[in-house]
Amino acid sequence: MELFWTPASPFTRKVSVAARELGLWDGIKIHKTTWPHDWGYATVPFTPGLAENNPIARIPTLITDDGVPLSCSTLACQYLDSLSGGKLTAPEAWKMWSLYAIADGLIEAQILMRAEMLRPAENRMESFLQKQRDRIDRCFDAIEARTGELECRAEGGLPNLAEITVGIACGYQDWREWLHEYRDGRPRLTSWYTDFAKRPSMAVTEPAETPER
Ligand SMILES: N[C@@H](CCC(=O)N[C@@H](CS)C(=O)NCC(=O)O)C(=O)O
Repeated sequence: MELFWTPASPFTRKVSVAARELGLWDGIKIHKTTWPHDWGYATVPFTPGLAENNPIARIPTLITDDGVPLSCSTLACQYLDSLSGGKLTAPEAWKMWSLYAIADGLIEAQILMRAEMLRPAENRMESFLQKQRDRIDRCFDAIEARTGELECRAEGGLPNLAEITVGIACGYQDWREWLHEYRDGRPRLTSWYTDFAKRPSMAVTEPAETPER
């Protein structure tokens, strides 16, 4: 398998954490992906092989051992899980997928904000940024109300894909200094994430800036 990857991307971190939890990480060849920071609002030169395999030209892009390019983190995680007999995503686990979709939508709002923040300051649209902050807050509120579904802790059995994705959303919110504090009024999520972040798969995939090319 091959993976177009950077340590900054929360969608890509989903694949990294899933692969590590499933013991598949060492079997993946990593293509370190870099781009100029105007990627947020312009077509930029891509890392060789990325656009050729994935016309959307986004990361993560996972290429299976059969050479099939999977151009979305959800698909990539489902593929990895299929190699392991479905440990992260039980069949018809609609409650898990429902929580997953909220956490995934939260990450999408974070990345929309990232692209907007890459624009020159005078071109940023504050109402657009506020719309994403409001969405992020609604999603964190919904997750706080459903913390009973977050069972996986620092040690013990494998997390499901919703737990991985909620953990990554919290980690990205902490990492980008222009994203707001989400802990106030969300004590159960705060407590769960403090513990979940200690899992080795989370600790070794802490986000770091993509070098600018
Ligand atoms: N829905 C996609 C989203 C992937 C995505 O937005 N990736 C970002 C990095 S976190 C990216 O590659 N952005 C580059 C661009 O939009 O040009 C997934 O789940 O993989």
